[in-house]
This record gives sequence, C-alpha cells and structure tokens, in this order.
Amino acid sequence: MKFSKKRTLSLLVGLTLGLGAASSAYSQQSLQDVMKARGLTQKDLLAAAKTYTPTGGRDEYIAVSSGGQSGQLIIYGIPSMRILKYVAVFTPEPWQGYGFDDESKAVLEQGRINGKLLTYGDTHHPAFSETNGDYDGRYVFINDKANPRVAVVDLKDFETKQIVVNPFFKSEHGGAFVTPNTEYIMEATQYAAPYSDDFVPLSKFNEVYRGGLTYWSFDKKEGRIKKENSFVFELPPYSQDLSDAGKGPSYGWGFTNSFCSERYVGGIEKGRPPFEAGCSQKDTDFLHVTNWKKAAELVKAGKVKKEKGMYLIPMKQAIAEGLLYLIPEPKSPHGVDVTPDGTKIIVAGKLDTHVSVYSFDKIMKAIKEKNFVGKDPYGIPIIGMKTALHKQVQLGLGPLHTQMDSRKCVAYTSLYVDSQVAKWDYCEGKVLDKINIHYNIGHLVTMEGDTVDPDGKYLVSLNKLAIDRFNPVGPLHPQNHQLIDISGDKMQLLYDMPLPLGEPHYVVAIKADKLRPEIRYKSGWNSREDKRSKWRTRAGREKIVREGNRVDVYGTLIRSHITPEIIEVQEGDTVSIHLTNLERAEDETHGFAMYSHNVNLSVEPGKTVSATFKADKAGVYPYYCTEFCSALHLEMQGYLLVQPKGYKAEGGFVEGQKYTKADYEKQVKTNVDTQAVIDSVVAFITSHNYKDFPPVVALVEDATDQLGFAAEAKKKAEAFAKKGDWQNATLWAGQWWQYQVKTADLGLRAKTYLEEHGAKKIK
Ligand code: K7E
Ligand code: CUA
Repeated sequence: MKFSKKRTLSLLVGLTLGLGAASSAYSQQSLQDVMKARGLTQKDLLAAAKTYTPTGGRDEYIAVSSGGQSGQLIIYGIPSMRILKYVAVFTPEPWQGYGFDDESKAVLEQGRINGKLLTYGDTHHPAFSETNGDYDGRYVFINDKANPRVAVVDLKDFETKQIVVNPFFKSEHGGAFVTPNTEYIMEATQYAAPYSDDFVPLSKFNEVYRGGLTYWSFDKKEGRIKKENSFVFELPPYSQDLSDAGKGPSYGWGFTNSFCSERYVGGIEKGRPPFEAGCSQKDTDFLHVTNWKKAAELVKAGKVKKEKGMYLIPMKQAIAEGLLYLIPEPKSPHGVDVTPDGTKIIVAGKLDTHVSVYSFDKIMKAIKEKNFVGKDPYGIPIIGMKTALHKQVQLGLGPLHTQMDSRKCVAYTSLYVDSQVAKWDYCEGKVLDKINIHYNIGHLVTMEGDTVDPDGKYLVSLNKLAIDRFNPVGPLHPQNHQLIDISGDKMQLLYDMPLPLGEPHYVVAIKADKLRPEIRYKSGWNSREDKRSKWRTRAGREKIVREGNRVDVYGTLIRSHITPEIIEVQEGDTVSIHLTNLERAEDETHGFAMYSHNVNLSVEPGKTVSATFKADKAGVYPYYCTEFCSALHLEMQGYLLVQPKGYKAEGGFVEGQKYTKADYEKQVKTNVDTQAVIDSVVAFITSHNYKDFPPVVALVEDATDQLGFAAEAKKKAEAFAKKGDWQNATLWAGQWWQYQVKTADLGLRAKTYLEEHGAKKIK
C-alpha cells in the first residue's frame, strides 16, 4: 500500500526480468504465467503499472467529460480511467433523482425553449471555472449545441444548479469557454438563424440570419450566471465555431473561429449542391477577434441597448467602438486555442494540413495602425492573414484541436484524418513526435492543458471511432478514450477506455487535490437552490398536513425506516412528499420509489427533496428505499393508501403475529448478547489510535448515534413491559436490536479499517 510508484515499478520489472532470483521464484513464476497466458509484453506491464490503481487508491487527476447527446457529464479518474460518476445536466437521470424531484425539475424547467420542456442536450465543451487563468476547482460549465443553452455544475456536490437559454441563437457550438477569472462564459453560434422566433425565408439569409457570440456574466460568489449582466455580439451569418479566451497579454480579448463564411445555403433536394460543397469553396474563413473587456465597460456605462433581457451589441456599434475584427484563416478551421502565455493563438483547419499560429502582438499592432486589408460585407475590418501570422506548421491531415504541455512551446494537436496525435513546437514550428491512435481523434486533453500553467503528464485522445477495439456490443459502439503518457520525449499509449454513453467531444482534467466536494449536506438542504429547504423536517417532527385538496407529507429517512410508513390520502388529492435524510454518515443515501407514479428520489445525507403528484386513482401503492442502506434495507418500506371518495375508515391495524412475555424475554437476551459483541468491538477501537483516522472517527460518530437510538427503543420496550403489553414490548425490543445491529455493522467496518491501515495499540 505504501510503496512509492518507483518501488512498485522496480518490483514489477525485477520480477519480469527474472534473472535467476530463486528467492522470489513463486511470484516470479506466477507473473510470467500471467504474461504468457494473456499474451502480455514487458511494455504492456509497464503501461499497466502506470495506470493500475490498487484498491482504495486515488487518481491524480479528475476528468470531466462531455457526455455528448446523453446531455450529461462523465467524471473519471486519470490515470486509472475509472468512471466515477455521471452528472445529469440536460437530461433526466433516475439514480440522481434528476428530473424526478421537484427541486431538480425546477432546474430542467429553466431550460424550456418556446415553452417546450427538453429532455436531452448535445453537450460539447465542459469548462472549469478559473482564477487568474488557472482552474480553481469550483464550477464546471457545459454547453448544449442543439438547444443553445449553458449549464452550471457546482463542484461542491457535482450537481447541476442552473440552465440558461440563449434567447437569440437557434444553435451554438463555441462554448463553454471561460475568461481567466470566470468573468464571462463564452458561447458562440454554429448555424446562423434569425434572432427572432419568426419565420424568415432563406432568401433573406444575408440580411436577417445572424451568427453571434454571447459573453454570459458569471457571479462566482453566488455560483450563478447573471443573464441581466450578459451581452451578445451580433455577428455575420458565418458558422461560428470554437472559441477561446485570451490570457496574460491577450486578457480582455476573445477568439472565435468560423466556417462557411461563403454563407452558402444548401438545397440538395432541389438539385443544389449540398452544404458541404458550398461551405468549403473559399480558401479561407474568418477568425473573429472580440474585445470583451471594452464591451463590458460600454455595457456598464449604459451605452448598449437591452433586448430579450440581456445586452445586444449590434455589429455597427461593435465596429464603431473597435470591439470586433476578422482575420482570414485556412479553410474550414475547427479548434482555436490560446497558448498558456497568451501570446499566440493556434488555429487548426480540418481541410488544411497546416496549423496556423497567430501572434497576438501582431494582431494588436495591426489594429493600432489600422492596417486592414479590407472589410467583410458587413463592414467588419479584416486584418491580413500574413500580417497576423507568427508561423504555419505542417502537421498532417485533418488537424482539429490543440492542447499544451508543461514544457514551454510544446503543444499536442489531434489529426483526425491521419488518426494521430502530433507533438510539436509552436515557437520554432517543428514536429517533435507523432503517435497513432485508434481511430479518428477529435479533441484531446492534457492535464490542466488549457490553463496558464499546464501540467502535461498525460494526454487523453477522444476518438470518434472504436471499430475493432472492444468486444462487440452491436452496431452502436462505445467511444474510445485512449490514455497516453506524455511525460517523456516519446509519447506512449497506455490504455483504451470504452465510454459507453454519448459522443463526448471535449474533456477537461483538473488536479484532484483542487477539488473538495462535501460528503453531506447541511441538514434539510435544498441542494439545487443552495439553501435550507422550506420542506425540511427534523426527527420526531414528521407530519402530514392537509389544506383543501393538497396534502403535504413532511417525512424523514434514516436507517432503516421511512417516516411516515403509512400515508393516507383521498382520490383526487395532490400529494407532495417531502423527505429529509437525517443521516450524518458518509455514503448513507436513501432512495424512494413508489408504485406507478413515476416517483423516484435520491436523498443524500442532509438533503431534502420533494415529489409532487396527483393521487388520481384509488388504490394501494407500496413505496420503499432503493439504496441498499443497511441489513434491514428491504424493510425500509411503506404504503400510500389512496382512499376512494367518501371512504369511511374501518378497523385499525391487524397484527399478523401475537407476542408473549417469553418472546419479549428471548429478544432481550439476544440484545444483551449483541451488546457484548458491540462492547468488544468498542474495546478494540478505543484501545487503538482511531482518532488518527478521520474515516474511523466518522464511523464511530455514526455508531454512537445508532446506540443512542437503541437506548431510546430500549426505554420504550421496558415501559411497555412494565405495563405487561408484551406485543409492543417485544416489537420495541426488536427495534432496539435493529439499532444494535447497525451499530455493530459500523463498528466492524471501523475495526477492519484500523486493521488494514496499521493502527497502533495505545493502551
Ligand atoms: Cu471538435 Cu464540438 Cu469541439 Cu466535436 S467539437 S470533436
Ligand atoms: Cu434506505 Cu435502503
């Protein structure tokens, strides 16, 4: 467990070389046996040693991947490539209760477009929040290409908090990218469309259809996008593509690619050449250069008009104020990436074998000297390509995206057509290394590779096609994320990870120790609004409140019961079940599922969530906890009874089993024996330095709680016994035992932990 990486490696290598080391003959043989049986080479073993993570081990980096059309985010560790979580963003997801509880439904509701609720998103580019151009580990943003929206995910709990809809665009792609202090989140259009929601014939394409670039204002303290402070650059109907924000010397500026500056409109069904022909005819398209800092000042000074609840900067105003410039770039470009020092802008063109490196200094000089080669049809000044270029470097076929290394001037660019990654020097303009990937790479990511201070180390290649890489699972293949070691001079392929959800476009990777997610919510927390829920309940305060046809159930969840266990309502009532998880222990989530009402909740420790539904059919509806939370999890259950209109109550509870004094005494004996086991475990724990182990301290805290509950149940049992009510006495004695079992379970977990982590005896 405590072996250093070096030590583990030398151990492995030593064993495989097997130079007559008779003393370790057994393990030597077994490792070679495995190699032989599985057909593994020395190189494979080395790669395995670089990625294999023993049980309980952690990853150095956490990757946040777009989930493509799944509308989610995928979280995985690097270098282990183990998937840790899917985060529901634009799409309902039952495990997280997302889109099922009222609180998260309200988030999805924010994303309605034209009154329609959308239950998917086409996610492309996740972006971490930044402070001084470096990841600060607080938020992640993700865009939806199909329905121009941006979502905010808080890394405190990896939950989606907000979705904003772009009121001008009908499609987007160049987002989410953040400015160096997360002042703004960039979002550029893809397919031009009218800003209004009206019908506009294609004959008016040049005059009325528009592209655009939104700078969404972000309030870092509150963790929310502020639409009312955000602004949009009106842009020509070119297909704007990716964006990146300037940093260092280029701070205050943004860069946005485009293709189809031909403004071609297809019509293949009418015999016109298709979009793809008309959109790739010219030799160059345009890089849009925008001055967001100056734009923000204009907005602040009240010089920009508001429309649809945000600021819209018309092209005329942007040109007059010197906020907007164009620079030709080789045809059909895709990625645009600013170098860590902010001095250069790297543009890769799908249909050009070169990567173009623009110099920010040269761009500024041209602007200062008004050195323009002309204007586009909308009057935007054009800076000459040669004027702005630092270098063009021939890399290979289909260069798309670029990421940076920790080494100065070193970058990695994906080559889609060549199915390769090129490592190259953007200062000198020379290729350093190439590696084959499988197959057709889109984006790639290096560790913290788009910050001012990249870590390098690993690169993940996001491949579009997997073809023959994995066991076949039908015509729809998983994606293939390939892990590459870039720490040496030569790139080394380490691992293939099938990603079984959506087509992820981009991934960002952050140093794991920058993240400090919470392990529980403050008690009674509405996690989507980040405040105490008005529906929260404390233990013993559970209640059912009726007001006309509305019934509010204030309930709680704790191992292993749901309070209330019986809910009686009348046909036609609107029922709202509000559940608070009372647990303080780590990883004690309870679920709540109920027959036939599409009610399915996830209630993490401390959280309060609600499910509102119409009880429109009389009947019996069992509900239960969906998370295997303790040995008595299956008993964590209850009934919703929907009584027919005019129903008159008959009878009370029917006892299935009658208990006697003997039953009570038998149960008490069991409890006394159980207490002895608990005492021995407690003695073990307290005789060790358990306080040096925070996970054990948390377990002990939880166990103490459970013992407290046991004591309460014991009191009840004894009170009933005194009255000779053996029925209730026996049942409460049983409940007393249930809490003991939970205590013992926690205690044993703590004991195992101490044994496995070499705890020392202290007395
Ligand atoms: Cu290249 Cu949406 Cu960034 Cu796909 S995008 S690859
Ligand atoms: Cu709570 Cu199972």
